[in-house]
Amino acid sequence: MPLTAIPCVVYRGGTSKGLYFLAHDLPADSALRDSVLLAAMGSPDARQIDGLGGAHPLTSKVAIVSKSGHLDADVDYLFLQVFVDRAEVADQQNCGNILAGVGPFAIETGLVPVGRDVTAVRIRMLNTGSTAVAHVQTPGGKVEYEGNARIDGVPGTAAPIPIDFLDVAGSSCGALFPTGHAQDMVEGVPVTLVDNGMPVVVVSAADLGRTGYETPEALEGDAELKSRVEAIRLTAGRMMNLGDVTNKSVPKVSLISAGRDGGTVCTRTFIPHRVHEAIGVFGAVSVATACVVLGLAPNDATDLDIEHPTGFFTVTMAVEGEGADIRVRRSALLRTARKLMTGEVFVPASIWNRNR
Ligand code: NQM
Repeated sequence: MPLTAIPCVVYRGGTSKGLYFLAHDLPADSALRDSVLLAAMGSPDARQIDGLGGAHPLTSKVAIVSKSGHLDADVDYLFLQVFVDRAEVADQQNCGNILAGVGPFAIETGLVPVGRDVTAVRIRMLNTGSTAVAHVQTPGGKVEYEGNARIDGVPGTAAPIPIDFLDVAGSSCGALFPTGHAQDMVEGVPVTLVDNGMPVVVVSAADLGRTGYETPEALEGDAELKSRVEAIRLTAGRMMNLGDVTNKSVPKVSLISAGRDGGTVCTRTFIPHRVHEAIGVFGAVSVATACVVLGLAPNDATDLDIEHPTGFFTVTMAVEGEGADIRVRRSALLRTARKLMTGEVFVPASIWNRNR
């Protein structure tokens, strides 16, 4: 039986990499769609040897894009996390890194008309029903990928893609602070449970007996810490209205410590079973929000530098109010993206035969 060819573009979006599809090129049935995506990535397999996945959660990601039916958006974007070593595809979380490639993809596939020097693409994030506006450089009517913007975790420079988030607070958990408190005790440790686009459990590394400056490899090799982090995550997940999170990719757990390089705070983030080489986009926005309620940053701060294992993540934010009653007025940040390949990904027709 011939293989089924599916049009697909590979992008680096921020510090992640993934496959980008037009919705109409994939099966409409979500169970069949997930089987196709597992086959495209080569999951489940720790090496993803029989697919395009990069054997890490940050390189096993998918964006499905279509024209939006919403008046306040140009395109709809569904993010899917394809697990590496489990036959599972999850839609419970947003991904702000993969989001960075959605604007260029939407313009180059004709979903959005190109503007004059910069094209603002309004993106409805279907995972959480919230909206982002990505500002893509389009001089002369073409997407510009090269430029001088640098983001930590990616070598070199590229064209800047500033992104504004309009309404992400509480988008997964129902409230910015789902328990109504700036701090709760979980498994004997003080934590901040926050959702400013990503459910995150923020916990002091010192409270877990660690410095918070360990390398991701050292943390991944620390079995005692990993089991404590997971116990906290499972309890916190219920408190954050996420139910049983045993098999879910949220909440993330960020260990924080004092900034060492001038940043507001230093982070090491479990996503949730591997440790991020940097920090996720919405992960950083949520940690920045926790910093404000914990008094680590003033609430009129504009740029907060969140340190991570490979540098800084700068979040622009403005909030009003005090404690767990703060309201987010603005969150924004800078990403870059690069188109890496355009073509077709082939999956066995025994999994999906488009002509049948
Ligand atoms: O937090 C990793 C990533 C992400 C998600 C993760 C992300 C975000 O770096 O918005 O970008 O936390 O699973 O791609």
